[in-house]
Amino acid sequence: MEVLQKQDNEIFDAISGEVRRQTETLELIASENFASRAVMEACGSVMTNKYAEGYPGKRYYGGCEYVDVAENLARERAKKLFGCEYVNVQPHSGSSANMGVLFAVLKPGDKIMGLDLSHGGHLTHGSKVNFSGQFFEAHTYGVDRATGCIDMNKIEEMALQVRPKLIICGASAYSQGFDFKAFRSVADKVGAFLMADIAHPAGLIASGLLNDPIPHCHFVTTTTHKTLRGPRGGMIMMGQDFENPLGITVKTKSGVRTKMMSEVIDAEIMPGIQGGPLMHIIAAKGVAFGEALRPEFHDYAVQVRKNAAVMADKFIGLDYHIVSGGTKNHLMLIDLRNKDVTGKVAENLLHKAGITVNKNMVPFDDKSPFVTSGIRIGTPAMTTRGMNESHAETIVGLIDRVISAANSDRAEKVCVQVREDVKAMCGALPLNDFGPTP
Ligand code: DSN
Repeated sequence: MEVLQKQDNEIFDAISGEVRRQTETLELIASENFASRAVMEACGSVMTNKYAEGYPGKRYYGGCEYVDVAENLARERAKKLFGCEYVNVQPHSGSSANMGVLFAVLKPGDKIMGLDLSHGGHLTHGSKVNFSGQFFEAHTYGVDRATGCIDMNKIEEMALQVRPKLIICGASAYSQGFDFKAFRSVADKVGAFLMADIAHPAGLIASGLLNDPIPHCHFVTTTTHKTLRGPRGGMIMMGQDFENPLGITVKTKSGVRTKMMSEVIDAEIMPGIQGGPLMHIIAAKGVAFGEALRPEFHDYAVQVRKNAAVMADKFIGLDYHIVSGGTKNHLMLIDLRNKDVTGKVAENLLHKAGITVNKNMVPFDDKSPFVTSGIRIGTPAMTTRGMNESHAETIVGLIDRVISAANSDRAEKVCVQVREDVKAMCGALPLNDFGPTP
């Protein structure tokens, strides 16, 4: 980045600091990953200069012949990767993807059901501080107090009572799989649309390691940067397109016809909620989907899961309480109440030790979102770095050293010691040009 360094030293310094941070510390935030050099080159390409409102072949701007190629490649690769008939790769983020679907199929005040934020759901699944809870009448469901798992009988009971127009399944901090078929059966009973938000486990789903939402859900949304290891962005998919049942029509030369749902969603993303698509990011999505179609990505996804399973088992062996009793995906939520440590304290001390996690509410938490009783840990980034089950065990040992010392006067000293171990561990597995070597 010689040009940047010469022209803008302040931003260059900030980026250099971030490079150092990512290189020398252990990244365990469940929603983060290291995109490949190829993905980052596409992100940093001249496609950032191009306006391309509209869709390939139907743009509001001239000069779109090359960005059309990139968007078509991204779309075709995503369809192959997830086995879906329709995809829109333009949402700037997972939140935009969810907003696109909600605004496309609902009217203000319509009822929705989604997993509560404090039980592992996402802001856009009906939180009162988000558009999803402000424009719509949101009813949130939780996990079972005893098992920490979603209980489909309770979901059905609630759906029959609420009679929502849309049910959202998917989570940001839930370590079990989703029974999409059972959710669809509930949605059909009450005449609701079903949307799965697979932002977190998308890479595992694409690799066939978790239940597939595509055959069961009307809409599937995702981000592209978590387990999918692409650039930061969002996407909407439909297993099969269908005539929209909302009465939305379009005039044709011969009269009027009902719009297909794909047309409704496309129109909601642009011009409904977005203007110009980020063509450099769409190109990078195409690169990432190409990578995810390779056999090495499947091996990666298998290892992500193995590392998480080993970590959860080891934590349980050290008397940590994993919400829902374990993990079937890439993350785990640890309830630290029996250790007498808050999520905030744990996050801060681990940060000092060179281990990055996030504090996280646990179900039925009595602490605020700024304090919390838990931390969330994920394995996508450490696995991209080349870490395996043996590293996973070592990492749990390091985290336990920090948490066990949290309430003692040795805390700071332990953090310094663990930081040295983390540095050595990361130094032994340098990031190759940031991200996986193809
Ligand atoms: N903020 C993301 C996460 O960390 O899970 C979800 O979008």
